[in-house]
Amino acid sequence: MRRGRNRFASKRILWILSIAFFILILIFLLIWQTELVRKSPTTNPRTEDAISPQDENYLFNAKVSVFTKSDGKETFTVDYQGKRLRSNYSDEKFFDDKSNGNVVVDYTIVKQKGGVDVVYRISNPTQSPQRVPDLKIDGILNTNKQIENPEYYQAKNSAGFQSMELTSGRINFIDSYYPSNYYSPVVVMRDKSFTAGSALQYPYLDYKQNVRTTISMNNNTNSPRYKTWSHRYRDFNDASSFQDGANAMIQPGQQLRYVITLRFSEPKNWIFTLYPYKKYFDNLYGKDSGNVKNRNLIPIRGMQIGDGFLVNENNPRGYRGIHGSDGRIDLKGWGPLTDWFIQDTKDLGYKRVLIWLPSGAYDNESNNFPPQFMSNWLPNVINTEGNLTKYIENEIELGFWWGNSNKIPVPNIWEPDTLVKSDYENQDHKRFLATELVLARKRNAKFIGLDKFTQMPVYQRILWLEDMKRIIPGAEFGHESPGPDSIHRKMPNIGAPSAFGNVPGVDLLTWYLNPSATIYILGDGEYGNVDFLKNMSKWGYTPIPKDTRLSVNDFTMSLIECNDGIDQRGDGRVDYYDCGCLAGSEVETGDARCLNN
Ligand SMILES: [Ca+2]
Ligand SMILES: [Ca+2]
Repeated sequence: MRRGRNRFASKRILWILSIAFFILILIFLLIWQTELVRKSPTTNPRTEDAISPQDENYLFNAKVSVFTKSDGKETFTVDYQGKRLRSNYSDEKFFDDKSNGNVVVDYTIVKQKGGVDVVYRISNPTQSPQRVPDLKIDGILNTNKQIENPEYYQAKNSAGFQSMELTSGRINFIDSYYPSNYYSPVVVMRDKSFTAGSALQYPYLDYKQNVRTTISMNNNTNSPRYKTWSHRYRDFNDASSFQDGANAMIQPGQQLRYVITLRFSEPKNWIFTLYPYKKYFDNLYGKDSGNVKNRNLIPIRGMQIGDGFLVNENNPRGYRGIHGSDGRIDLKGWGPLTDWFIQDTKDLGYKRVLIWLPSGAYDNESNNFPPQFMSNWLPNVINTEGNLTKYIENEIELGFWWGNSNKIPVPNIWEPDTLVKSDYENQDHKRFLATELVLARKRNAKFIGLDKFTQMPVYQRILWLEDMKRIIPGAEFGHESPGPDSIHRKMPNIGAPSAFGNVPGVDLLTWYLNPSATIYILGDGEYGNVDFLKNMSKWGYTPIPKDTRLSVNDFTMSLIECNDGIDQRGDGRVDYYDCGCLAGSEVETGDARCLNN
């Protein structure tokens, strides 16, 4: 009996001891796991904590000296491995006043890894509005010799490096307005030995200012800065009037803050000179947590069914004779064209289509394409619109191209006298645009290509896009020509190489700022060939072959290793953080030699 009780007690002690041991092991595992995660080299470099040291490590570990000159003004020099990258000069300036000295410009230079920040505080102590000064950094010592391959980065349409033809005597490059007509307010120049990359930080949606982004070579033979480079952010203007608007003004008592960030790196590491801008951009507009795989990479088949030059009294809307005369929907209605197009599209391997000029073209060529893409359909066309439900029945996504999508016909009739730029504040304009969208929703449109969407100020485009998403929920929109970084965070861009120039490779700036944002590429004219479209696919663009019968049955849509959001070698460096990619390879190599720490 006693022995039995003892046995029972020792059994209980054993049981308690095992539980305690088990809990101890759990605690140990938990601590060990946490330590492991903290030290793990495979931590995603895109997480907030990991990004700053990682991105900065791609910059030169340069000697940056900030000092005060005898006139009391701050300046700086940058040297790397015995080479001077930025020098101070007696005639250098960090701004150009445009107010006859009425505004007060205060700037400080803050030393950073691989360069500096120039922080401006601009105030207006007078009783009247004054012009905003130009901001700039002079004395950057990229090459002035053609033989050393000077290049600047073009952040619009044909994104990529452009050779600078210095022998032609040209001294200003880029010279484009952000955000009305340029992707980001950045200047990147590189040569055989280094990259100098700068960016302007300012809260566009608060200031509502456009800024002209320029890189210039000093061509004054009497200047000590002769043949050195300046990164300039200038001619600030009022963003309400597109890019040729009135001068931007600073109001009495107002204070404006701008920062130019300048960083230096090896030529191939150029994207990371824009690291401070990325950080600022993410703070301003929200962080993109996705990657290139989140883009809509499924190709679209484009078909234009009308043409202005075909308009005559027998063909008042200029419909094309596609598939025999099935394209004449004014005569035959949507039925025959739709049946043929759906079958042909399926045979060629597409799941998405995009139709240009559903309502036909104007006789007045200068007003084409008509903004009335959904309204003003001819009787045979409107009476047979029921055929459009066949797309959804065949699991094909239907899209329409909205011609002159930021313009309003005046008067509001077919064949108007003129088209005017739409204004988000104008209720009549909004009513016209919304009416078109409601019709598109009724016809099950899932994609709308916004032709010439650039005719509205960027801050209005952002508001109008939110309205459009409410009017036609679930539909996708595309911005043509490509919109700026801030809009691209919210909607896809559409590039047209045949109109704006070739696309030579991955759009690295987009990959860096907006990795999950889709970029459509129109493949028409000389770009309507399989090799081009396959390249587009593997570089993370979504092809829209237009007016061709190209099959996409053998498109794998697999991305190059350097652009797929996957860390192939598990070394903690994803895609262009993996150094072989920066050097021009399409596969991750894990080679750490691009780091300068
Ligand atoms: Ca890797
Ligand atoms: Ca990869």
